[in-house]
Amino acid sequence: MPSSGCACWLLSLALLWSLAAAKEQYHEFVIRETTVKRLCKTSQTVMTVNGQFPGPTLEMEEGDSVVVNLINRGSYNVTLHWHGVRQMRTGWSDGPEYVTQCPVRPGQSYRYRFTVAGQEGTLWWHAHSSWLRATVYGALLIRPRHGSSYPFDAQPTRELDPILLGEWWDMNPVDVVRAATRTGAAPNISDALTVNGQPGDLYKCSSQDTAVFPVKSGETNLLRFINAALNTELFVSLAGHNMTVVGADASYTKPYNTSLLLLAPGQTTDVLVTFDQPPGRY
Ligand SMILES: *[C@@H]1O[C@H](CO)[C@@H](O)[C@H](O)[C@H]1NC(C)=O
Ligand SMILES: *[C@@H]1O[C@H](CO)[C@@H](O)[C@H](O)[C@H]1NC(C)=O
Ligand SMILES: *[C@@H]1O[C@H](CO)[C@@H](O)[C@H](O)[C@H]1NC(C)=O
Ligand SMILES: *[C@@H]1O[C@H](CO)[C@@H](O)[C@H](O)[C@H]1NC(C)=O
Ligand SMILES: [Cu+2]
Repeated sequence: MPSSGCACWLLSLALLWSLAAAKEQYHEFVIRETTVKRLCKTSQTVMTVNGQFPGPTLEMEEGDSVVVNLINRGSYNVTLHWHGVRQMRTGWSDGPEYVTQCPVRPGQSYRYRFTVAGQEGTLWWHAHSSWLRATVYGALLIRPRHGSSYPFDAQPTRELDPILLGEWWDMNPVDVVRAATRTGAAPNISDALTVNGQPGDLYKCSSQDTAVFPVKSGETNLLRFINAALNTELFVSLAGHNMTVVGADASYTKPYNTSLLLLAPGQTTDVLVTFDQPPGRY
């Protein structure tokens, strides 16, 4: 019958269209030892993804799929967790070691594959073995699908790079937690709080490498804060400026104005800020 043939044709067109609209991206995340210098130490070896600290940012649109091939060239067992991703029907990609998978041994690899659906905003990923997450972490940004926009009134003119707040230890973080487990004492607190892997300019030997986010006066910016610290609740404020909170943990919020954010470890908050106050450095 010509009519049913036509409906079928339309249906398969719609199917093709939806397949084309949702994209799949592929990444290789190679865990390896990397030498970095922080806090006056000449060098320290830490685990990173692809030699980057913090690790690479995943940028997706709602509905997209991602494949991350984890290759462990480091010296520890490791897994990766996609913090906050709902993992509908993809539980084997969630990542906590000994919960949804065996740890990936040095020299081995593991393929994570998942789709982000019904979530928009800021999430992040991190190692989920021992304290490797002290240096093995990065942002995961989910933007509205192509053709749709943010549900808040003021559309940002610019999006700043994600702002990852973290902790730095002068020791190997795996040794810090091992010592604590052995002795039963609380683990040593970190030696510095960091923004995108860099201690603030008030720490010794750190003013040269502070994270800098250039902004234009009067423009509305979208800022994404991520608390990637292991154990520390963090307060955030911007000198002279209020922020409009528009999202948290990849959900939109009813917008509200505040001068202060509180983020517990693992939480994220998206804010709009119009930088228009002196002195021009915050
Ligand atoms: C590393 O992971 C394997 C399983 O993948 C496990 O058998 C082994 O005990 C782990 N090694 C350490 C040091 O935790
Ligand atoms: C913990 O801190 C103490 C005092 O600063 C230091 O002597 C010790 O080496 C640290 N231990 C670990 C495992 O980080
Ligand atoms: C920030 O908000 C507070 C409280 O509403 C207000 O008093 C202050 O003037 C605001 N600051 C700026 C720079 O808009
Ligand atoms: C937040 O502050 C801005 C600038 O003062 C104002 O235009 C906006 O209406 C405020 N938003 C809310 C939700 O109070
Ligand atoms: Cu997490």
